[in-house]
Amino acid sequence: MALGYNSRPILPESTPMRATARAQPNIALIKYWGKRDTHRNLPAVGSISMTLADLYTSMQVEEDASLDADVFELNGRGETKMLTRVSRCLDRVAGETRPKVRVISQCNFPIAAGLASSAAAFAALVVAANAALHCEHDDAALASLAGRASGSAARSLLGGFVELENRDADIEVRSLLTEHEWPLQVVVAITTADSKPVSSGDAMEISRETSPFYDRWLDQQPADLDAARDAIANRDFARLASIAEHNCLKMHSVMWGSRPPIVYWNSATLACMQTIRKLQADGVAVFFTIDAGPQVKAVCLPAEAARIQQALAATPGVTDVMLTGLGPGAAVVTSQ
Ligand code: 2P0
Repeated sequence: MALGYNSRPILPESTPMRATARAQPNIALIKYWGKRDTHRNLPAVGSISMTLADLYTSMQVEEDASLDADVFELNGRGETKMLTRVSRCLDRVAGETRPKVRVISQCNFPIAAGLASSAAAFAALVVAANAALHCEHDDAALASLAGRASGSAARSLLGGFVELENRDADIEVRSLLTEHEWPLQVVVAITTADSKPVSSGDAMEISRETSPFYDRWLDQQPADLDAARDAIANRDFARLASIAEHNCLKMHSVMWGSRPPIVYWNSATLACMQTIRKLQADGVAVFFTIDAGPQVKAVCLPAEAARIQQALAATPGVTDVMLTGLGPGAAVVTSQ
């Protein structure tokens, strides 16, 4: 696992403890939807994802003895909505008697809009806090701590293709292929920058309690995981495309069948799916996946990326498109 920094530097006692980590969001090919333990935030199913390269969140964690409470700043502005979640995550990493810290975050893509901003944020946060506060958690513990804050965050600790295994007592993440072993690309079509109307965590609970399809979803997940794992091991794009689209539409069917219904899509989401269907009919190797939001991610072979980017940019309702390859896991970028 490429988490990098874990050792304790030799510093004068007055030197502030500070570290910055960077993490990329991941997009799920086989989705996590549903929790079996809300207290420990343990997922009800395993999942498989790809970590992206060019979307990122950086987190600087700095001890500040003058503070009475933690401070969290996001893209240059004080942010109170996420502060409790950030502080709880820090308590789990460094203990409740830890010093108060100033956390400064930069994110280069829309937040809470179905682009896994919380995955990148909490992966970067646990890695930065571990280094800044000299906690010396190993990689498995960091994955578990990230997952406690946000289930999908555990997957952003690793790069490339990542499986999150749902064990009896905890979660475990492992690399299936690195970003270099199968360098797929992803075109992200943004259909709105608005925040999602209901958080993933709340929506998962609504699905568990009310969707008639929820139990079937849980039953079928192991077979979908097997198929995707096998497709990735063999770099079989057509097989991965088929199982990933199926798993995505099944997850959204669970949501649509919930009461109240959970519909994250808008008309541009559907228009993007039609654009991708047309490209597929023309023989282009591409498939879509959609998470808890209205954005569409088109996964493709590198040779097809420019054509797909152009087609999605011309799709009605698309406000922006971003092209990214696959990237590495969370890592410390500076520390002292
Ligand atoms: C995933 N999603 O596998 C699925 C697909 C959204 C749809 O994981 O409640 O922010 O913080 O554990 O990780 C988004 O949910 O949820 C998510 P919590 P998280 O990527």
